[in-house]
Amino acid sequence: MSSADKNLSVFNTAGLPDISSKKFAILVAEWNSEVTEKLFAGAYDTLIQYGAMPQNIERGNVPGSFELTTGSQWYAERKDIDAVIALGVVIQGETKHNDYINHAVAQGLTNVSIKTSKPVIFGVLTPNNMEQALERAGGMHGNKGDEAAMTAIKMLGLRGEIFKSQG
Ligand code: RBF
Repeated sequence: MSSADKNLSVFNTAGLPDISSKKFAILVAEWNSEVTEKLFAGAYDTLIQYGAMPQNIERGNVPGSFELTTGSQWYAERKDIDAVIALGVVIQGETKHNDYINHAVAQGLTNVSIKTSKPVIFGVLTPNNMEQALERAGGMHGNKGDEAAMTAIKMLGLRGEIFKSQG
């Protein structure tokens, strides 16, 4: 594996929860799929590496990042889904649309998370160009898909701690 393909994402893995019975949804935007597929691979592998069961990871595709909010809402509405990871790439500068899309998705995912009381992870890259995107999807800046999965795991851990006294 060349260094450009290495995952250099670093996280503190102390005290992670048991996620063997947790169910995850990973939503993947089809725009810039050469990058979003790498984000997906990173997120999936990280969940498996830290104890998730393959049969407990469901994948859904949306056309573009803008649709991540609605897709996340549908997954988060499901009782059996514990956390949602939303992955997309919106390249800055190609169009002013990027600002509208980024803000809408960030706000939308926040709303879904609050409304459903479940972790809904913002795994949307907003790079200036494709090169920067690839650097963050398994290149020299790690893989933000891995980090998104780790964030989901940590938020499930926190949720479990906070609600443990309520059984
Ligand atoms: N979706 C992305 O995930 N990444 C993009 O970089 C992106 N750029 C777009 C640029 C324009 C001008 C338009 C109209 C859409 C773009 N989309 C992009 C798609 C968007 O997220 C959504 O799928 C569509 O706007 C349909 O709601």
